[in-house]
Amino acid sequence: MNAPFKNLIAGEWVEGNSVNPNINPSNTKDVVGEYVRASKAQAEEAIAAAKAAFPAWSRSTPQERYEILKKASDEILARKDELGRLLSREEGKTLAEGVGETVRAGQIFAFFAGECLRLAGEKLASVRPGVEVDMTREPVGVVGMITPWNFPIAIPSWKIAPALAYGNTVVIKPADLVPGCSWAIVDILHRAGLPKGVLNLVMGRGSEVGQVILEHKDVDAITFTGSVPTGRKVAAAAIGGSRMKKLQLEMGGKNPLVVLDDADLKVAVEVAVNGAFFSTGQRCTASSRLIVQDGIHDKFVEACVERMKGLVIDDALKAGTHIGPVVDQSQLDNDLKYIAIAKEEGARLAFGGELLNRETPGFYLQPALFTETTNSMRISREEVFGPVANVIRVKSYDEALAIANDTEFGLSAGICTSSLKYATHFKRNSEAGMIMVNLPTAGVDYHVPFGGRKGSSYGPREQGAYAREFYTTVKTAYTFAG
Ligand code: UN1
Repeated sequence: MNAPFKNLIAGEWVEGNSVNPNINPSNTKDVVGEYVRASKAQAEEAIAAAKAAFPAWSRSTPQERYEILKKASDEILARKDELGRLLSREEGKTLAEGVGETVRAGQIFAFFAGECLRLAGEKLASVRPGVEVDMTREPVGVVGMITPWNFPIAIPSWKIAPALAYGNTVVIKPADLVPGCSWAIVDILHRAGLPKGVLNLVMGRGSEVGQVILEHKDVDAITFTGSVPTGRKVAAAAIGGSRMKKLQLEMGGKNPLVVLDDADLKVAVEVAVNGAFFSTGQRCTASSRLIVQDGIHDKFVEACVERMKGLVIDDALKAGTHIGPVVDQSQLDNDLKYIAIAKEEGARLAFGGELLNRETPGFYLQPALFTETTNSMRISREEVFGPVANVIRVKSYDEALAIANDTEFGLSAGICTSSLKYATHFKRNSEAGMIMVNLPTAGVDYHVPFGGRKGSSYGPREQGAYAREFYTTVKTAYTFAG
């Protein structure tokens, strides 16, 4: 298809009402492609198409759904290098990360292809004589999806794949910054044979297209991944008035990584640097609070700084780059704002935090590590969403756990230790949805539940078989069999 890339509504590629140039953050002179923005009226047409397609799709056979999702998986995996490159070009994570995320998307479609065939119900004897009770799962209806820019292919995939597998129809609005990967996924599924209207793509701005999806009476469920402030607005719009939509929100994190005196120093440094700075720190699962025990603190900080000095921050598409640019100017401004705030609050900048010049104009930032910070500083409490982490020194495991839990977030939490006792205690007592022992807080498996507690998440988990909680609704049927 020739540029500009269009929206898919009711099985047709349609023009929008304006064009959005998709800019490469590694080289702002490079336009990845031109993507149309939908009008509000088009968002309404997409919802109507999804509603019209629902009765037939919800009754399609598991085999039909399996074949389409499997075909999509096969194509994504076959095109992993090309799609991974598109991802890295539009979002700025390294090519290895972009290809890795694309493979994950392919694996997600394969997993949910299998789930089409595995959706089971339950049958119980009733407490009344001669009565049987069946519990079955049915699709929810039209699912509206609003996806963020930081995982341009994985997040749309882990929302679209289960939605379709369980028989829902979809209207998706990807992040305006990175429409390319969602466009590619929708194109692949469309060609894989999805009936018209089952999956509709409306690219554009949240304030326009997103708002229509959130408020429309014919959208039955909303799944959103993004920031806490936007998540709160999404909840108000989706539930407010008489709307009461089913809702799933994945929002921010201020994820702790505890490093105890008995940790393997090499492992702890790799886990911390990967979790804090890879993917340019732009992960809701990033380790942003490094809570380090006294006895290992100085060695750990020194080794982290040495490791950071060896990181290559450059064009995401260049071989040898470890960390790509920040996604855009406004995110870069936000990162620099927090670096300034941390300094003002009295934190010590152990390394980094400077803007870097590279061959091409891009948003290059040296990852920043702060020490001598407390858990009450803003740098410890507010999500930066960039390559910025701070070290909090603690005396004991108990103090570390208390600080790890002292946050309004609860997505992911890690501990580096060689002690089974502390690892086990941490798994039991951490107030996060995902716990990592001697592993980075970011970078999760695709076949198990993903999600958090407290301010990080709302509603049922995403991914793995648990995704059915959001994408299906339970029906309890009673039969008097005589
Ligand atoms: C991961 O760490 O592997 O937006 C996934 C995010 C998360 C996904 C993280 N929803 O960063």
